[in-house]
Amino acid sequence: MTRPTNEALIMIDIQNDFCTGGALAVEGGEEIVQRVNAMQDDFAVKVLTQDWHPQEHLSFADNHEGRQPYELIDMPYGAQILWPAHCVQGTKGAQFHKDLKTDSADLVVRKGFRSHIDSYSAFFENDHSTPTGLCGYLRERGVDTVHMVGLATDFCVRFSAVDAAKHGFNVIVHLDACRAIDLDGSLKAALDEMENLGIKLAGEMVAK
Ligand code: VGL
Ligand code: ZN
Repeated sequence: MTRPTNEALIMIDIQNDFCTGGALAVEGGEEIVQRVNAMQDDFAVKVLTQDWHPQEHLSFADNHEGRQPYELIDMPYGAQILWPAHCVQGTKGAQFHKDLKTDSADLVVRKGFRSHIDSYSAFFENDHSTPTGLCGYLRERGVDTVHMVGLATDFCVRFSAVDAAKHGFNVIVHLDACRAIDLDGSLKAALDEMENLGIKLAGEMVAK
């Protein structure tokens, strides 16, 4: 362990459905696993997040008559991208990648388990007000700095990093241990927003 105990490693959604062959595959998603495993040795505080949707989740295009994946719809909390069904609770796709070290994690945060609201961020659901509890957990453990890795750079990593920064954490996103979906310029938007909020972008981004 080389990092002080006020620093946490947050490993976002490194699950089968976001890796090659998965329902919402992020190109090269599995390539980050060895890097993330190596980083774990440095940290005293390690948190995994797990996208964890019921089959009837309203972020799934299948649950909206006549709608296709990647279309936008209006939800009470704002615009929502419709996704292919993914990370359904209890399925293989929702499991962590088989090579990801999970035994040494302190906490697994599940998110997106309410059928009427999506949750990209590890801290708040997409209404930006329903908390997951992670903020309080980290504060009680004396964490003030979070290092983020995982999938996808431009969705769950981005929203998690932004919420962490807005709640006063120092945030470092390790781009070499992230991969992006990149839908309609979402990767550039994510990088711009994170930089504007003072989030540190570390590591070389692997271009798609
Ligand atoms: C994610 C889209 C839908 C992610 C999760 O982990 O980035 N993206 N659900
Ligand atoms: Zn999801």
